[in-house]
Amino acid sequence: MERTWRWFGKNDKITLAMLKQIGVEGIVTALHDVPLGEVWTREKIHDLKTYIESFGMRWSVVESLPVVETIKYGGPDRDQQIEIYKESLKNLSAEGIHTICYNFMPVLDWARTDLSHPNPNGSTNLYFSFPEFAYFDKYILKREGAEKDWEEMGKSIGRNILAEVEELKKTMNAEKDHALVENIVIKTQGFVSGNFKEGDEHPVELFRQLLDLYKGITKEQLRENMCYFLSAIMPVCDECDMYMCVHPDDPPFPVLGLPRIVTCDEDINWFLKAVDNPHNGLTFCAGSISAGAHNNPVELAKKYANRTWFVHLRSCHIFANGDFTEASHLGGRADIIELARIFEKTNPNLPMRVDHGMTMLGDEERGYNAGYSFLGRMFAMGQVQGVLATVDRELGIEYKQPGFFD
Ligand code: DNO
Repeated sequence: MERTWRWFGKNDKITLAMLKQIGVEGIVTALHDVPLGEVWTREKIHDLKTYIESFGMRWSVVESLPVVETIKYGGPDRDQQIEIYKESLKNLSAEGIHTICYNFMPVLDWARTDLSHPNPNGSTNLYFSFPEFAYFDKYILKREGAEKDWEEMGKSIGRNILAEVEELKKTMNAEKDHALVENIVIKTQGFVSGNFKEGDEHPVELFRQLLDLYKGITKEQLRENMCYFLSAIMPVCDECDMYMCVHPDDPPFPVLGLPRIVTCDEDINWFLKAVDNPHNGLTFCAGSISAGAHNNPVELAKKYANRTWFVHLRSCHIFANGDFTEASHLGGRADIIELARIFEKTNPNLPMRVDHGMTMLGDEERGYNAGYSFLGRMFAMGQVQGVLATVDRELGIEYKQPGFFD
């Protein structure tokens, strides 16, 4: 697979020169300065692409070209927004970029309750706690229906989440509430979705307004809206040879009363068949998939490798009570070694990036985006490069480490 890295643009503290030293061949990025819902112009794309190429790398994948909420909930201006999306696709393809990672998660992109949960080895990782998330929902967001949803979720995982929320409540205070809002909304959503910004004064209020847009939107309706969007853009994708790859929902189960539609085998099968065109494909995010106890990542990879156009390698560990955290890239539920075999066999040129590394050895001082440390991700990248080199030898594929004389 092509070794790529998610880079947040020229303001990223991690520079392209640094990435070159650690064997990165392709860059995964976006025009982070273009506001949601505006066209990505050819000039802006060209500028960033030229900058990346000046370091001897290529712009391999766009992550993300955001699908704005109105397209997801089917608002009155969705057709207008779809036209804008098509323009951006045409401009990207004119600059030679043909792979787009996006998601169809309403309001909230990925969700975690703790961004620096201690690992036994002294580093930290991201963590999802059911009672903390439910506490946020019930007592901070004060969402109508929260109690009922968490009662049902509790039953499905054999846990009395609401009782745990009450216990947790006794230990919470204004400062801890604020930290939870930072983790769930501000620090994680800001840099990925554009719905929120650091410094938003009333993030919870804004969050409620966004949730309101989805009142009455069922899973079936959301599926229909995804199908509408994909069907509308496919002619442009065919014309421009543009590969759309949806990112699975993270975590892969419904949260905050919002439907989620890319969570499991049945969902993936549904959206691939609903718009049965090779340009409609999947980002195989092994991390999001492995965060669901109902998913078998290796089986899903075997089944969907031929419609996968981008791979995220990371792995989750699910605790006995259902909470989950990021595992080592060589451990956890994802079985990255076997995934590497499956994807190398299918297409050795598939772009792949490691995702969500540990925060370690001073990363915590550097203000990186949550999950996007340098040393932790570099460590993971080293592990994955070793796996790829080994798998390639088994399969008789030549493995070349860029940046050396041999
Ligand atoms: C999290 C990422 C996601 C992903 C988007 C794609 O770390 O994998 O935020 O970029 O969901 O649209």
